[in-house]
Amino acid sequence: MHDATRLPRLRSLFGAGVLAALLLGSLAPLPAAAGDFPAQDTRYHNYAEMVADIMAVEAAHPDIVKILSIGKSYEGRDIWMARISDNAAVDQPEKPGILFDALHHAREHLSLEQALYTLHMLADGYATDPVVKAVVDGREIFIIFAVNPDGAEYDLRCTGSSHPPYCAWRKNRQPNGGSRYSGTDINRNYGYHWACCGGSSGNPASITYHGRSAFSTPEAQVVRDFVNSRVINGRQQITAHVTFHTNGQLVLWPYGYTKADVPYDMTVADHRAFVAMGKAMAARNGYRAEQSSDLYITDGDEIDWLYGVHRIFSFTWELYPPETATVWGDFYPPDRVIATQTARNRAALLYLLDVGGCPWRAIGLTKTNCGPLYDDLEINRGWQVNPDGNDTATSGGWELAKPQGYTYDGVPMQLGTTVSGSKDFVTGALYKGSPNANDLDGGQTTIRSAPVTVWAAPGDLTFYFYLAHGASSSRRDAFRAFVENASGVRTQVFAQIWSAKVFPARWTQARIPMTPWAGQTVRLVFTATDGGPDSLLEAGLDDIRIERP
Ligand code: 0X9
Ligand code: ZN
Repeated sequence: MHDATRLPRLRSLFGAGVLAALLLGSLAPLPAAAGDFPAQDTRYHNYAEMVADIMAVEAAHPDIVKILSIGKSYEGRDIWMARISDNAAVDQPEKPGILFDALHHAREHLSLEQALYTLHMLADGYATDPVVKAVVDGREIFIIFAVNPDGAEYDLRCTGSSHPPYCAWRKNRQPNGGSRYSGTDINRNYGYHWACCGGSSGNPASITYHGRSAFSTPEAQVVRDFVNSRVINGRQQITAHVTFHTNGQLVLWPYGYTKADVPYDMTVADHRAFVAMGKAMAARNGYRAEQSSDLYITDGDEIDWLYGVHRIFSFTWELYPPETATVWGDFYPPDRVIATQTARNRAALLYLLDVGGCPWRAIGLTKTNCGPLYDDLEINRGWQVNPDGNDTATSGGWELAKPQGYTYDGVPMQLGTTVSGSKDFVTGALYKGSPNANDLDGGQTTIRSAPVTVWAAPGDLTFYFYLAHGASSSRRDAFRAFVENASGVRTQVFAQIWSAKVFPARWTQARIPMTPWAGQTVRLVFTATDGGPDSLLEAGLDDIRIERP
């Protein structure tokens, strides 16, 4: 029973031993009768009914809805996704991507109904509702309807259950070799701080079993591979996401693995945007907004991975009903509530579809953070070190890392603090015991960005940098910025050259007009050079932007 404490909201449910055994997965597999909802719940969709519904929507709106299988579940069911946009036949990765998914947890059938509602809201409303049309035209919207189809089907054929035909199944249907208990909690199987923090179980009998390794479930792999495939030119296309679960009427933001509000792997700006968006959605659907870990600690859950690895503004919605003591009913609200309890989320969905295109809009940072480039350097968005293969630096070259600060004769040479988050580009991140041990030596180190398309009426290029050096530095030492055009021609747009004295590290913002590259696809190039004689030299770079005009 100790595992039930991982889900405090469910604890009241586990008074009865029989029910606890059911929920812990000890039911032997039953003959696979065609799973269907009982007479009082026929408006819920089982797998076949879901497939029929989404195919019918595609047939009715082929211009804006494309149905795709993105992979298969453990038992071989297709995991279906809708791609919705103004020309759905064609992939449009240049538009912000908004992702929804549902049914990680088998018994949370209302979550699938919310996904189907979202599909219908967009497809059926496109022709008549200008708000719907605007988000469909301006976004590429992805809906993964059932991450765990095997579990959901299994949940409908537990005729031995004390609440037939449901068995309150949660996990997937993957056997656990050596154990009589089946199933992994897919929402503990994602590979970010997996199994780190007591927010999951290593016991296959547990309803929160995290699997034998991160991404050991085919279903989490399918979501992972799809999201990874949306990294295009180094940039994650998907900007915002909601995973539908039940229940509790909550809007939850990351992280689940830690109680810290802004840990090392979240920026202050991102946290502020999460809170603002979370509250804005909750104001629209009457839910409560809070950090995931305020509810309870989880590790390996989907939204921690989506934000931690991909910096997607990712939320969990716990749908109807609110938390109550009668927990059995909480997973199986009667089908008459489906229409109202999914429609109540309309305004919150439309908010996410709109503001989720640039989440920092929620905190008024549209101009700085919503241009064609905003890179806080917390993850690698396609930067190459030594892109030409002719760098001459012998040590202390550019690294995207958490920097170790140090001073020389009391003067800061390398900053241990960044402009945002915990990482920057820095020449040799580690101190290695003495000032000259890991500074830039021997020549030039170069980094080059992924391609970025400058707008026709462009805003400025801005970045924060420093170049610090000791007294023996020479005028051959420098930090430089270049813009490289599509033909590979580089134009120097900024240089900080040596000055004839000790120079301290201090974050300084540079600002460069981008009008010469209006409408062009360019790359940014930054170099730091120790031109000799050997001297103490360090450079840093953070928060690179091409702003809105
Ligand atoms: O435990 C879960 O996976 C989610 N709740 S549910 O009742 N649908 O199982 C919550 C996931 C969000 N993360 C945290 N609350 N830490
Ligand atoms: Zn759930």
